[in-house]
Amino acid sequence: MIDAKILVDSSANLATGCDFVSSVPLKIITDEREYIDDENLNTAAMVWDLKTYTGKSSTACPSPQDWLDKFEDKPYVFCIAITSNLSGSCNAANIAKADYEQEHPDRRVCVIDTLSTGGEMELIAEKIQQWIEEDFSFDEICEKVKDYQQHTGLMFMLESMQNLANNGRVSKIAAKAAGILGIRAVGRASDVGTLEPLEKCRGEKKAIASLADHMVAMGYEGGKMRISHCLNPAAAESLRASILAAYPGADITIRSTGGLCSFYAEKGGMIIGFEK
Ligand code: X90
Repeated sequence: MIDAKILVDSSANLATGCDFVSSVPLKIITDEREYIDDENLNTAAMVWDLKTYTGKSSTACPSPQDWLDKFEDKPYVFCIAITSNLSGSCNAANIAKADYEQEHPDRRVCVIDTLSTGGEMELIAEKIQQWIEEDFSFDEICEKVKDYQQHTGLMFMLESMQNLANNGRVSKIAAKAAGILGIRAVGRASDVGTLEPLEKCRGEKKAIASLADHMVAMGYEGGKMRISHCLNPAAAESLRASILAAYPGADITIRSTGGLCSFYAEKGGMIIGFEK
């Protein structure tokens, strides 16, 4: 078994509750304070703070040094990063890789641009851990990840896209519908790792049905599903129940979004990584 470290940035929502990865924090920044998205962050308190905060807020990706600090002198490191089309996290990981491999020519780092976030990153982390335990080599795992990424997808349901629009991660036009009371924006991560809105649903029930339909249309066949939600356990449970009704054996887990995804998905939002 190779002696490897699996790292994710904190957009994977794995700062807590996952023992085989280490999480590299992003930051959420307002004029008043800075929230570090690590295991000490009270995410719910942050979401409520931000709901009443009227000033500017933004986020910042990890620096190359933030990634390097978690490499822990391991001979092999996997860095699983949020889509490079929305964040500099992947770029920072690539700089960390270059430094580390130059300093230690016998060590190897694999940086994965997931073109996604949340639960899709969680699926990739779980697979890498599985392949390490199954004794695959570092090079084999790097190759296999590329193939696995073709068989995973990400969908989202959002009540508000205000923070995404304010920070230039979606167009103001795309964000508009999600601002209307009762409307849920349903969409997916596009092939190039950007937000692709698919539907505007009136009410959560319709949105959840739409999510399930789209996932099946995209090729979901009862494989793994990794749901994260921002203060909306009911929606997550309801999606799980509807998937289990069609695929009783499906391996579906639910967790809370961490700081970064809570900031962008906002209260009520849900992000779903799935195998297809
Ligand atoms: O570097 C930074 O400051 C982080 C910027 C991240 C921006 C986007 C985060 C999106 C989080 C929203 C729903 C899922 C969208 C998936 C798109 C690939 C969650």
